[in-house]
Amino acid sequence: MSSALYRLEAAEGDDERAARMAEEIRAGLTARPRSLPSKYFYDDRGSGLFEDITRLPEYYLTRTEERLLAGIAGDVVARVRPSELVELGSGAGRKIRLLLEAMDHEGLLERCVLMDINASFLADSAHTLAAVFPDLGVRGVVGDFVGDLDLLGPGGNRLAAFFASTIGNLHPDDVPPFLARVADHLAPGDAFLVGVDLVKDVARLEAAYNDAAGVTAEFNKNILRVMNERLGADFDPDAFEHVAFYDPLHAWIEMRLRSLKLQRVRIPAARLDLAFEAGEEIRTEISCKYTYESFAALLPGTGLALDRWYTDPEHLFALVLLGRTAEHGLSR
Ligand code: AVJ
Repeated sequence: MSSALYRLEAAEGDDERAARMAEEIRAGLTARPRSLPSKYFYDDRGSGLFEDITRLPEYYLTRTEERLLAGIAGDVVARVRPSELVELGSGAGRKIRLLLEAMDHEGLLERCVLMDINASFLADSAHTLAAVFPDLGVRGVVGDFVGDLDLLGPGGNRLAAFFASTIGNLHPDDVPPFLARVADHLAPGDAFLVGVDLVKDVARLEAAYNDAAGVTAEFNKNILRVMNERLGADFDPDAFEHVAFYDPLHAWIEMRLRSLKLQRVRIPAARLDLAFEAGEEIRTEISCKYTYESFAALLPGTGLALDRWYTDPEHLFALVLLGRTAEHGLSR
């Protein structure tokens, strides 16, 4: 290891984490329709597969967001003038560099906090950032952006960022309370920059989740391997097929795994012995698509107000700059 300095913390101990996971999996797989929480895609293999997805020709999201961010990072930093950058769900952490460079350029840069569910990707990102920005205080927090925000502590001169349209994985009903909890960790004048995938032509949306090379199918099935490794389950990933389609009523892409045959699956750590009919499905992800209007409608009462809506020339993707208002959010 080099001399780069960063600090890593975890929201929970291993036992606690395992118990919580078993409970969540049990609840999801015994409910109808069956579901699995999409955060469990991201073990090392799944995080790597997602990285591969970001480079697919059909997956316009990442490259559109990165190009857009490159064009607006300076404007965002000039408006907010933050000394601390917080990134939720940081993954491999390339976009954050554009904001840190803009902060550095203005002489504002002091601290950065990365929060991600995958400890090894987080350690890599924290290490790289600490090496690139030697004077930067880097904190890595292994945690879940829904449940573990309290680890961030109080705001003040803080810009929080949530890229990649990961907010789309939340059910729209859960977005206002989530935004209010983020607002609780910001001081008036602080801001939250959110990447949002936009409603568009259905063929384009569906192609992004049904790539020709089959990487998304592998990514989807990987959640079953995660169940096998972490809960001792005996899923046969090849006995399920990848399904992804746009639901226009909810304005979301839904991913499912469909059982190819009648089969039995045991998940010892979750005390489950399941029977799947041929054709029976497990929902593994929703990925909500927004318009300016549908996103703006989620904001009232959250303590966050829309300052800026940045979008690319084709209106594929938006970066939304939300400002912390003086009003108190609805989170409690
Ligand atoms: C990183 C969660 C935003 O929903 O587009 C990619 C994950 N799923 N292909 C998305 C994903 C299928 C991605 N997010």
